[in-house]
Amino acid sequence: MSKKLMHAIITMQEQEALELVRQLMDTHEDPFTILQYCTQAMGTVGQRFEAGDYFLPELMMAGEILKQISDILKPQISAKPGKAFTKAGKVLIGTVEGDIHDIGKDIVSFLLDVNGFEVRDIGIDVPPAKFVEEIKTFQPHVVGMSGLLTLAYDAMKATVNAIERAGLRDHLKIMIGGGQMSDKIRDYTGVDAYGKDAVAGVSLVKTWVEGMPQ
Ligand code: B12
Repeated sequence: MSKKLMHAIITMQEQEALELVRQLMDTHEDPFTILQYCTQAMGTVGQRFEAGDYFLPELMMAGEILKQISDILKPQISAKPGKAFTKAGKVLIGTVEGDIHDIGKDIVSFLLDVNGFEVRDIGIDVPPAKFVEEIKTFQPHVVGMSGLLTLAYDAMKATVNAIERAGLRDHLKIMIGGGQMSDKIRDYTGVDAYGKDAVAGVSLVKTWVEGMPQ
């Protein structure tokens, strides 16, 4: 059924994809596993776009399907036992300047929220100055930057530099994530960690917040 789901997403069969997700949930498939199938399918959509077989409308359609799938999966994820984390921690998250991809970021925000963290999601295409301004008012323990474009590397680096110039870097941890990110980009941008998916992001925040004064 997972192959069918991936095929339905790749070929933009919206209703079929949503129905298969519901069926997988009826068989008690782990919502994170379903999400992995979807992310894999999105990778294929991206490759087809790159190869010139798909165009912007297909990217948009695939994005729309995935948003609906996340909405179906969210109640399942929040209902999962053993996820609650009691120690309060604040996380500021946004997609960096020049980048408007938000499906992955929204999943990370949601998962942090259901794990008991106070999350402020400042949206997409967020300039460095806006991150700095929000850090001053919200005073998060952790900043999460999302980006799916290669041009996000420099936007992330610029954001870290702006945070440093504002004298705020020592007080927080910064993590990055999103399709093209990696440990190499972690080093390039000067952040503390790269999280390969939403679950990794939550683990990072948990580890950091445990060790921080409240
Ligand atoms: C859907 C999509 C779109 C949709 C986005 C809709 C939306 N609301 O987000 C639309 C149509 C708007 C779009 C636009 C564009 N896109 Co686009 N898009 C995609 C696509 C197919 C899927 C992205 C996605 O949602 N993936 C699924 C989610 C769940 O995965 P994810 O974001 O990686 O998130 C997971 C993890 O990475 C992680 N994570 C994410 N953020 C964070 C943050 C933190 C802190 C942590 C810890 C973890 C974390 O957790 C998530 C869940 O586990 C990708 C292909 C791909 N392989 O990703 C191309 C892709 C990203 N797009 C691409 C391009 C080129 C564009 C456009 C420039 C196209 C154009 N010519 O206009 C524009 C860019 C506009 C802009 N300025 O940003 C390229 C980027 C290439 C590059 N090297 O830069 C890709 C890779 C396609 C390709 N192979 O060519 N796109």
